[in-house]
Amino acid sequence: MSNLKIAIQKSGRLSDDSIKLFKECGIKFEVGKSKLKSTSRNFPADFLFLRDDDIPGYVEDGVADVGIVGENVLVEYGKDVDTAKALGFSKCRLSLAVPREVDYPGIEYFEGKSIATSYPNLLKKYLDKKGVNAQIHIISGSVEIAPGIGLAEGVCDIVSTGGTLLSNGLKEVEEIFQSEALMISNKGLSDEKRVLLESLLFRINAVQKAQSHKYVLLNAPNAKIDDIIRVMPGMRSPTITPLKQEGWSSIHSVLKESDFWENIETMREAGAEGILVIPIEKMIS
Ligand code: PRT
Ligand code: ZN
Repeated sequence: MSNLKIAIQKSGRLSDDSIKLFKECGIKFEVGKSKLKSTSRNFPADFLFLRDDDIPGYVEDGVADVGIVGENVLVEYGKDVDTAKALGFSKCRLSLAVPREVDYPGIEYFEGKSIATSYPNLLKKYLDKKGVNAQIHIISGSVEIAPGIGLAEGVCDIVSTGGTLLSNGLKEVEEIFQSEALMISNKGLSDEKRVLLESLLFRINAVQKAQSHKYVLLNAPNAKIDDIIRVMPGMRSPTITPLKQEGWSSIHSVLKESDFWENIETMREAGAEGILVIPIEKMIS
């Protein structure tokens, strides 16, 4: 049986979270500074450590079967691959920015102006959609310094906190694309490889689901159980066990973290006590 070849970024903003994801899925492999390839000890996978820009092309060509890459890079390079899953990390946006002192009127500001970027395709598509003609200067790094050195009047760059723009005297004026890390896969995977990808996605789903849920335990007077379980339905239904103290029960259930605080208030108002909230490591429903 041949191993699933998985391309991940060698070092950079995607690598730590990519490695963490596979570790949380129980897939063990060595990571070393000088390593270009590593075979997992307990899952039929070979990991290839690459520059993020090369990952979409390698997955398209089948050098790798799957890969993790930013949506910004995938769309910029326009490679023909499948998106297997959005992974929710390395979130960022691609934005247009101008010097802070510019009194920005709207996108028409860029008509006839020059813009420095490492994302010419995404930028061109956006400007065309808006009917704006601008000169695009392609530069591969430190885009944010372009206006300061007179190379361009604006920039189109990746922003996450906004700190880089701020410290270079720039302000964000248009958000043109939102991105997160994606798992991509080759379009012509063999049946055998597809089975491996499915089993990998099954594990990733279990990890992601666990991260978005909490296990909640609490004590409640028996008369209030119905009020409380209305807001904590659980996976199938909550578990209710009697306490030694007459008239009280312990309720156990699983809650989505996003609903959590609102529901905790309702439970407290209904008489819940001793509420414990516990992280879940894996969740398979
Ligand atoms: O060496 P290699 O080619 O593999 O890596 P790289 O240097 O090209 O990419 P890397 O590691 O910087 O980013 C990999 C991916 O992470 C990107 O393609 C995005 O999908 C995602 N990502 C998330 C980011 C950022 N956040 C980010 N903040 N990529 C880049 N930045 C840079 C941005 O270019 C700017 O210089 O960080 C600066 C802005 O950050 P803030 O926080 O100051 O706004
Ligand atoms: Zn890169």
